[in-house]
Amino acid sequence: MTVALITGITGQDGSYLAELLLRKGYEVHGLKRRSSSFNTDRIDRFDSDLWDPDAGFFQHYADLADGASLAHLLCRIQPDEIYHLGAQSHVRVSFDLPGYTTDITGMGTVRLLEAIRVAGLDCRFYQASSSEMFGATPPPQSETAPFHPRSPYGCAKVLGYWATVNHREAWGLKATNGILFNHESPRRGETFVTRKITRAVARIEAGLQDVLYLGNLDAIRDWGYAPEYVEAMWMMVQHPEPDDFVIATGEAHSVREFVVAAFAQAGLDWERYVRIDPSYYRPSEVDVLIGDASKAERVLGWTPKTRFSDLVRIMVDADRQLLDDERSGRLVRVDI
Ligand code: NDP
Ligand code: GDR
Repeated sequence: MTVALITGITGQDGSYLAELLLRKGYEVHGLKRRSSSFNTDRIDRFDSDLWDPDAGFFQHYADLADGASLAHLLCRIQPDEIYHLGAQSHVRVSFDLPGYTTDITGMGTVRLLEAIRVAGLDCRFYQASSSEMFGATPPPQSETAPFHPRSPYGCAKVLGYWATVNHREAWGLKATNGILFNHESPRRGETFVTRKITRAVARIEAGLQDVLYLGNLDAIRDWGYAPEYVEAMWMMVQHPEPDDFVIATGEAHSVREFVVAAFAQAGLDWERYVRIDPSYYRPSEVDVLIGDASKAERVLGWTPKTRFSDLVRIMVDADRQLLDDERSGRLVRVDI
């Protein structure tokens, strides 16, 4: 049985990836951090068959701030594959917490890579790199586009990217960077713009919210569907030659277009509800990200399936359903 460790298992991608690997018959270990409130909602929603003790799913406390906790975990688990998804991942927040973001998102990757070396593991390593590393570089952005990050988060991811490349070159680690463009889903954190919008649409439609405050509506992003992007992570790790890959749809839309499409889904006139709050503006913005994923298609055979309009529909429908479930008390929380 292949043994995988996922950092960031409680996040959007970690939860989808854990499900994917369990379905493939992996033994899956997830690193979760201590929190004073529940932070395992997304993995509590696993299908019931994945709860079977024989399914091989284990959770462990550790933290990217604590190198010793990472080393202990690796020595105990001896993973064949490590998917490093844990990070302070919010770009706007990274301007308020530059030191913390650099420590967790950047140095956390260095700590994990060093823990692999200390533990003497012969494993495959996946680094969750980001299109935010391209920042101000004009589109389309491919693996050869230069980095010009525009936030502390982007800078921290550049550190993680190069630390991963360096461990590959210096120590022969089978390490791969997935440079993923924005990907969304019903499990997207509520403070990222797509989910903030689709959640608001469901609440406005239900009469629970009057106004949606947003920042820059002109930013252009390349939004894909998260379950397909975790499949790409797995495909990258299986590739015999560790390498770096852009994963994107190549389809570009503005935040305004996302707003229009999401409100239209509920038959609402967005201009009645959306207000601009400059506090959501970023000190330096990333204006346009449009990925060129032709290398992933050529080498891995990966292509995106879900297009923009489908993504908006999936997310609005899921938020309507979630609201219904919450209001009727159908959602039960499972403690683990
Ligand atoms: P999320 O923000 O949903 O999840 C981040 C995860 O990291 C959570 O499990 C979080 O735990 C965990 N984490 C945060 N701080 C620590 C810490 N100190 N120690 C251990 N774990 C920690 O991110 P996504 O799932 O959206 O993204 C996954 C990865 O991919 C991230 O690294 C992100 O930066 C990167 N990425 C994401 C893209 C996207 O569009 N989604 C695009 C490109 C890259 P907790 O639940 O307790 O907060
Ligand atoms: P991003 O995602 O910064 O691209 O990072 P986010 O959804 O936060 O912002 C996308 C764009 O929308 C604009 N925007 C707003 N953003 C938020 N969060 N809230 C608002 O109210 C709002 N109004 C407008 C932003 O200015 C921005 O231009 C995500 C994260 O998942 C990163 O971890 C990941 O690396 C990148 O995607 C690729």
